[in-house]
Amino acid sequence: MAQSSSLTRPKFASEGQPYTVFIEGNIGSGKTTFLNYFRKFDQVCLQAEPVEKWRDVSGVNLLDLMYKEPNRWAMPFQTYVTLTMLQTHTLATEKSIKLMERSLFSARYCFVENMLNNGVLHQGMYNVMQEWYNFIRENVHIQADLIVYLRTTPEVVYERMKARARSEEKCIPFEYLKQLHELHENWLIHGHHERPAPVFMIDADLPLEDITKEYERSEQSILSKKPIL
Ligand code: D5M
Repeated sequence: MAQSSSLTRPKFASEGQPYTVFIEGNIGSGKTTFLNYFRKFDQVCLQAEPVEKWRDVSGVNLLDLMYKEPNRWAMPFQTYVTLTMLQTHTLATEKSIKLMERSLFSARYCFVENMLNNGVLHQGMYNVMQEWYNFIRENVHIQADLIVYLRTTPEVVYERMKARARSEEKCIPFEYLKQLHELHENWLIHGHHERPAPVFMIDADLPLEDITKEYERSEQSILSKKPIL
């Protein structure tokens, strides 16, 4: 039987995505609170980070395994993050604005980079992840219009992380948050890696009462789709 003569590679169907904003920041920077603030707007689709999927992969808590035995579980964890983030990036919505908690970009430029630096990911594993990211970048349309960077200091997020006491995160030392902070800064402030959209910065060290004013400022930027940076 004759084979199809067409060798063109199909693009994944995710065109037609709305104006898309990534909410980026360290662990404990207030991403969930920020997303919740936008719940009141009808035109906004909120996409939380798929943490609950990571905690229950058909009964297996991959997030917990990744923290407890990083050398063994970092790689499977990152491949699952890639899949679930891709699902979120390409999810269709009728709404005109999509707010996403984190993105494939922060997984790549902050977490995976950190795991290589710490020796948790072997160079070979890291290289495989890079091939995945490059393939996705070249073949999948990832809508990116704005990045909201909830900028914090490691000292503040360390206290918040301890206060929220997520069981998997009990073993996270201050040093880990410091490293992640530096990697966010390198990516979003110093431009060491590709920034797929303009960056809108918020001082997320502010206590909840004061940060509402900052949210209002970003609300105007996001809803008008014309950020004043
Ligand atoms: O992040 C939820 C939890 O998931 C937190 O412990 C950090 C972890 N996380 C998120 N993305 C990654 C990647 N790509 N690698 C390793 N760990 C990750 P939160 O900041 O609370 O929303």
